[in-house]
Amino acid sequence: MTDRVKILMLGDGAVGKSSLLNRYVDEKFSENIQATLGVEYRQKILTQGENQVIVQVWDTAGQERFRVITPIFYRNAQGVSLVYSVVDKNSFQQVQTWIDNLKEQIDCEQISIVLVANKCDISQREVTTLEGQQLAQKYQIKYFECSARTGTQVKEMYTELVQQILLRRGQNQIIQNKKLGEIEEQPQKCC
Ligand SMILES: Nc1nc2c(ncn2[C@@H]2O[C@H](COP(=O)(O)OP(=O)(O)OP(=O)(O)O)[C@@H](O)[C@H]2O)c(=O)[nH]1
Ligand SMILES: [Mg+2]
Repeated sequence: MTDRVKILMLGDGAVGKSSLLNRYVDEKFSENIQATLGVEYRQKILTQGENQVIVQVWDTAGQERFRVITPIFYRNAQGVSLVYSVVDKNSFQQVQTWIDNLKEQIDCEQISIVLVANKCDISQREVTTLEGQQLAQKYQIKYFECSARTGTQVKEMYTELVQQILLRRGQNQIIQNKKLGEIEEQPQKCC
């Protein structure tokens, strides 16, 4: 049985959305990553026995001038990773705006969202753990402190989204975190 999930990366420019996705798919980090122009997507295939889940993650430009958020970006999305940087207070303050924008496009009751505090490897923070946790509590969503650089909590964050999405569909029996293997990756570009 093959299942598909579609996850969106949202958040301000340079918070590390593409780096988190690259860490998840390639298990690598690059200092010299370019700002995303428009929309890209990558996918990772999780397996358990004969079952597989194709996790398709769509990544978009955080910088407004490169942003191309078209209906195709949101169509059939089931999960959102909403990212800010712990060293960029403004990106944290913009989380509400991202949620408001999302609500204009999608019924948020029908999708799973996680809040991601990225760059937690950096000690001089502008946003505390408590502030992040409180914001997540306000929206009643899960909170992850991640680092694309070190890999901290990256896989866990995506796995949580996949699990929540499959649980919504009542198919949780096919995906048990510890038993999942990863067999394939396919970088792709769209538009
Ligand atoms: N220290 C640290 N730097 C990071 C981390 N994640 C990303 N970066 C750096 O932050 C910068 C921006 O990362 P990107 O992944 O391009 O950010 P983005 O959110 O995709 O940016 P846009 O595509 O412009 O929206 C790059 O220089 C990365 O190397 C992290 O976890 N820790
Ligand atoms: Mg990017």
